[in-house]
Amino acid sequence: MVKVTVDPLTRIEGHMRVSAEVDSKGYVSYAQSAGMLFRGFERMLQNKDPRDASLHVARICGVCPISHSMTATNALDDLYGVAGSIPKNALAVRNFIQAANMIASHATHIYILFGPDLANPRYRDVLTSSTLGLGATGQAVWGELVGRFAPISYTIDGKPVPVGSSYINAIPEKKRLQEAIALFGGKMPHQAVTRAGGVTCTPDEFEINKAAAIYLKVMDFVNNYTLGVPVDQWVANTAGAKSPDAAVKFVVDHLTSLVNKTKNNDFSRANGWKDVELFAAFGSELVGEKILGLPASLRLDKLGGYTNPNTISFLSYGAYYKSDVEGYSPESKAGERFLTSGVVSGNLKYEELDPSKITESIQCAFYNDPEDVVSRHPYDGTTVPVADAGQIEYEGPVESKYSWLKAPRYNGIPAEVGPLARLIVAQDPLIIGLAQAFANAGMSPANVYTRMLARMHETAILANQIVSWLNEIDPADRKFATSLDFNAAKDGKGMGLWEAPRGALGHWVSTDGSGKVKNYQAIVPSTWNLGPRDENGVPSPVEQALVGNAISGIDNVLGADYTNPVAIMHVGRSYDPCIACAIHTIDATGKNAPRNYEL
Ligand code: NFE
Repeated sequence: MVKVTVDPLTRIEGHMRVSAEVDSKGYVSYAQSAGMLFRGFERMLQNKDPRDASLHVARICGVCPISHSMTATNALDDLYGVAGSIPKNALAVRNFIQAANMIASHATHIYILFGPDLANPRYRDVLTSSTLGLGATGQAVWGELVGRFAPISYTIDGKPVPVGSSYINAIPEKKRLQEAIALFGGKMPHQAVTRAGGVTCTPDEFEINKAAAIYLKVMDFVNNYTLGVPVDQWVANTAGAKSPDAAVKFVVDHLTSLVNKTKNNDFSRANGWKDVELFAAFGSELVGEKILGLPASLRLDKLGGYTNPNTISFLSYGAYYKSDVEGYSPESKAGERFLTSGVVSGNLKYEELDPSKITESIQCAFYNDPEDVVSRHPYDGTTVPVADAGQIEYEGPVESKYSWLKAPRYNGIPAEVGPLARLIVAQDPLIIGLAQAFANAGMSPANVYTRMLARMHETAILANQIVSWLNEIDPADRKFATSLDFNAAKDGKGMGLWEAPRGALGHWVSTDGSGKVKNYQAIVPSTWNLGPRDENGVPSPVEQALVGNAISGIDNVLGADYTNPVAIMHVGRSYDPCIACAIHTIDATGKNAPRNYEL
């Protein structure tokens, strides 16, 4: 048995340690995920005016600040009892800035954080090796991967390899999207306009038209680099397909036509192989080798799956208001949002969301509870860091505290959240079709491939929809907020259920008799995905998903390379981790920061 620890896991947000125990055949037999920084935003909000929350919580994270302020705003809409009367214009503005942030966040993950994994030198070794015997096809696929996704320029066999074309060209698009958000939000990150009762901006024609112009410019990148089908056609034939089979058939037919016209291993963009096509065909053994008959794949569908459907579910709180009507319901019941809420079991059975079933366990998290309660609903949640987190190196399998993340559970079971979970819950035909295809093949419906493809697909769905939200903002109607009755926030409660790029995001606030915050709790997506074990010893989604993987990917065909644990990096990053969000002030001592934290 070999212990492999990646600390920190890079190209994520925040400080995360992943440790794995690998058997003699090179397969992971045990895994532990640990968040290594403590923050404590919830404590900062105590005794404050609740209205401060929507500004303060944005600072939890610069990647998804819109989601945090929006979720706090939802909780405050609920606290002040005004959710049912938020003006349509405010809902449309909120939807627009949220979607723009989600597209920017997904693009950042796809191209800047995960993309470089596809240019890992391990793939050159495998795709060009005589062991696999892929010959010119292997060379050509590697050439496309490194040519598009390499994050740095370097030299291979004496030849210079420039920075990947997709990687370098994606970066300005994020800046553009940030500008579009700032047009409405005043600034970005940490926009300042989503407040209880509505929004505090009142956009005019100029701002709306400028946002539309930025959108069109971003779509140039999408059309040139990302997707070889116009976004509206892609969405109509996948998300809008009559059945899961029809959606999968559309994608398979599209890829098959590309394969059929590809001669001399010309997998270039000019020949129709945009980034989504390249990933969709070559990322998966099931799709690439078994369905399309291609000779090579990265077999990402064999990484990051779950083996026990009883210890995993997929959760979404539902995202994006129906903004053609005034108001929304804070409970987010089934069908009330553009992407609906719900919970889907590991066996792909849907049930309606019941927020009372959400808990957080501190069995394995560096927190104490004033009453020694291990697991609490967030309305009653506590955030009391242990004074000395002690040893922060990997100590092997333990049932005691090893992470600054708590362990959220739904009905006692860990839940994966994020684009894949959102689209499984929303019963998106393409994602359900793919999930069923993997299940029928005896594989886990959730894996590195489906997580990444769902993120790309959701980006297309939002890129197609965001224009409608922009068009719904009516500059002639100056109603962007409703008034608040401050007495409503005395001895009150509010729940904000929303979706961040990385998945389900909930904030719970309660107030005392003077209207000040008594308790504030945030449960964020990365806490769901990357938390520790609970009081029953059940591992988090990522801890489950790491077990059983070939440590070097591609079935360890060239043996196990413990210095380049491709599986840990792919699986960890497939969740798009954000530890800053998940733990919500790190001091200046770096790695030892969690120790001896002063309250
Ligand atoms: Ni810091 Fe966040 C998102 C939230 S964490 S990025 O998306 O909430 O998972």
